[in-house]
Amino acid sequence: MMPTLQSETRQTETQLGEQIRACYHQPFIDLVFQAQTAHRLYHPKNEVQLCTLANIKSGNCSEDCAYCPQSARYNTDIEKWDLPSLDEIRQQAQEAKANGSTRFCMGAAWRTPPHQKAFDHVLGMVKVVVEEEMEACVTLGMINAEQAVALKAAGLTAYNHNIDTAPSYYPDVISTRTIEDRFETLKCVAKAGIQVCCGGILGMGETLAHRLEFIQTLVEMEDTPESVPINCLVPVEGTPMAEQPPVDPIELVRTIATVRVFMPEAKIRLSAGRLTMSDETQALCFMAGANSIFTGEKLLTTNNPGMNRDQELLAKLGLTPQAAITSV
Ligand code: SAM
Ligand code: DTB
Ligand code: SF4
Repeated sequence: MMPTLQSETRQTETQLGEQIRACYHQPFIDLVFQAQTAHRLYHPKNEVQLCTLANIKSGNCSEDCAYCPQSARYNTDIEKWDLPSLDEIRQQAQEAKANGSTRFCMGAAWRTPPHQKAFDHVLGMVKVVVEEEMEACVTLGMINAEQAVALKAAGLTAYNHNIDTAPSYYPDVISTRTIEDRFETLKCVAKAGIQVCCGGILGMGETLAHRLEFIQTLVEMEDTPESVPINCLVPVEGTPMAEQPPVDPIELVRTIATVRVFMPEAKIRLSAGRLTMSDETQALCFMAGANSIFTGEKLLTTNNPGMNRDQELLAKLGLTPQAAITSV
């Protein structure tokens, strides 16, 4: 009997799933070697892009993301504030650039931009970052096609919107939106010609099967992400995930390496969780294909290794910061 189109698609999906599983489980050294080999086909070796994060609206978020200290539903000890002035953003961007960052990422604790005035103010911030000759990235929650077009016109390089975990585990982490909502926004972003930055978090109680499904989902995305942030959960007191155990470093490296093999052109951003990682773990992540980090004392609300520690680490490893922006 002729296979139906649907069963063919399912077969291809299973085949890819099997390839990803086999890649992830191969001997560690083979995996890292394969990943670094793939890496060198598309990226300059020994180079890491430095990015700086700015929290442009902190806390009081209506969503219930179980990992997030900024959700209004959990009692966490964080500072809350609303949109800073354009001058303030210019100053932060200049400081970030002086410290070697080529990308300035602005994150807002929103389900979606709440009103036109706030959104217009963010457009102004994007323009400021572009004027400072840095890549501009924002993460504002859900946006529609019209908003994506406006962000593109303001000069935005990339929009960060994570799927965070496997589709089948998503409802265990977030109940106030679906992963399909995420895909809707990502579609608008890509259609407007903005780079898609999409990844997730390891260490939220997901199984290995969930993790492989998460990787496969990224690989199969219609609009392939230009960049993939891999966060390790930073457990924050007051959130439902406060007691999650740390991610096994070898599993982290296997995940990064597998993403590198199947998404050879993407920038892989080793994002949250570096503060508690050893130099050796980070070195292995770079060997496995990670080629970007967030620098500075703070991520959005949690701590991050400061510039001095990162400079020391990069020097020890002979890694150089990416010198200039690759796209504006
Ligand atoms: N509100 C917007 C949204 O959810 O898309 C943008 C900001 S949100 C804080 C951006 C990303 O930060 C989340 O998708 C998640 O991957 C990451 N994140 C938040 N809290 C985290 C934590 N405790 N540990 C690791 N990553 C975290
Ligand atoms: C991403 O994937 N990681 C960054 C960025 N995108 C916006 C944010 C990490 C936040 C970590 C928790 C915090 O500091 O609040
Ligand atoms: Fe809000 Fe984003 Fe945090 Fe979810 S991850 S609670 S949407 S700030």
